[in-house]
Amino acid sequence: MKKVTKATYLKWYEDMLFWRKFEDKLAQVYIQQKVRGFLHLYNGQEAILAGALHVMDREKDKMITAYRNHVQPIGLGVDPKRVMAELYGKKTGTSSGLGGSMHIFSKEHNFYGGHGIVGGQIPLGAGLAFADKYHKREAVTLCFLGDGAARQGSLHETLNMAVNWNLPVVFCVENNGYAMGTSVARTSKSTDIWKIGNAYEMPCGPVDAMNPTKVAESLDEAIKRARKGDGPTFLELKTYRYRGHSMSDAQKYRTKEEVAEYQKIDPITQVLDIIKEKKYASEDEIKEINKRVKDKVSECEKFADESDFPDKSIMYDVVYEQEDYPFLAHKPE
Ligand SMILES: Cc1ncc(C[n+]2csc(CCOP(=O)(O)OP(=O)(O)O)c2C)c(N)n1
Ligand SMILES: [Mg+2]
Repeated sequence: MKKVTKATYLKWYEDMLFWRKFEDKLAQVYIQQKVRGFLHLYNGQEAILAGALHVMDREKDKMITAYRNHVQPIGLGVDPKRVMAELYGKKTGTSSGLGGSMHIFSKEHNFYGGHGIVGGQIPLGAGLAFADKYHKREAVTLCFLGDGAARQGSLHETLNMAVNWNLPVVFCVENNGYAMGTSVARTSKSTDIWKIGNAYEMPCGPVDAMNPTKVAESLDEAIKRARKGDGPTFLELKTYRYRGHSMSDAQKYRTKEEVAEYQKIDPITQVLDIIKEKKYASEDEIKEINKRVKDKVSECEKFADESDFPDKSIMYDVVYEQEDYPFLAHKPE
């Protein structure tokens, strides 16, 4: 695996802090009703993305996930200003404001969404891997899904095909403990989700996903296996989400003490502790990073605030036209 160095730790700290603060800002502007509808935040789960980006081949490997999808495209290089504008429904957004929070997408950056149907991205992820194998592109797809999605039927059909056809895909279950308000223990006899892989004779295992190095190590092994032509891997990335499922969530299904326990092993704090312990940055340098992050978030907010909403006529550019469809009678000039 590519070495985890001082530069890696500093990058991880700045990236993860930016993703966290970017989403904290989203929560704030949501209350101001600048962002509407659903808003599922990734706070707590950042080590997964940091670890994955360290080992994937950014030129060709692909990522697909569910609706908790604001920071992955940013990590892959999409302009965060455009991601924030998309959430505002502005025309400068990644999908001209028509996709919204759950549907960030950027093919140029190998980010394939952004899917609101729980488990919907699982067969699509295998499909991406199938296309790469068919075209001999030696690319690997990282297919992320939640613990709740792991209980969908689509998972079982997909795992069977993926292993049978030796597809270059890594199934990464982000087990954050809950599917909306339902804990894993309430829906599963076995809470070791990774063991599902055994039923398909697929390499599988659990990962401490509050630690980006641990994530990188396990994904590196899985990606190498897939790239060699040895097929898929099924990983359970053990993580935690600090915020509610979406924005209106009274969180009666868990205690404040439970959240606090996980905050003790927060991925950003873990990385910052190493930076301090190994003297990778002085207090002043850390303050500089923090300021850079704050300014970057403000720039995103300003950009989204100042962008225009799309013109209503845009809706006719993004649907299939059918000549006898009565709605078209009202098509504006
Ligand atoms: C097919 C389908 N069923 C139900 C829902 C409603 N729903 C939205 S999110 C969610 C929970 C999914 O939890 P999990 O897979 O653990 O992902 P997390 O939200 O924890 O990231 C449910 C049931 C949906 N969007 N799609
Ligand atoms: Mg979950």
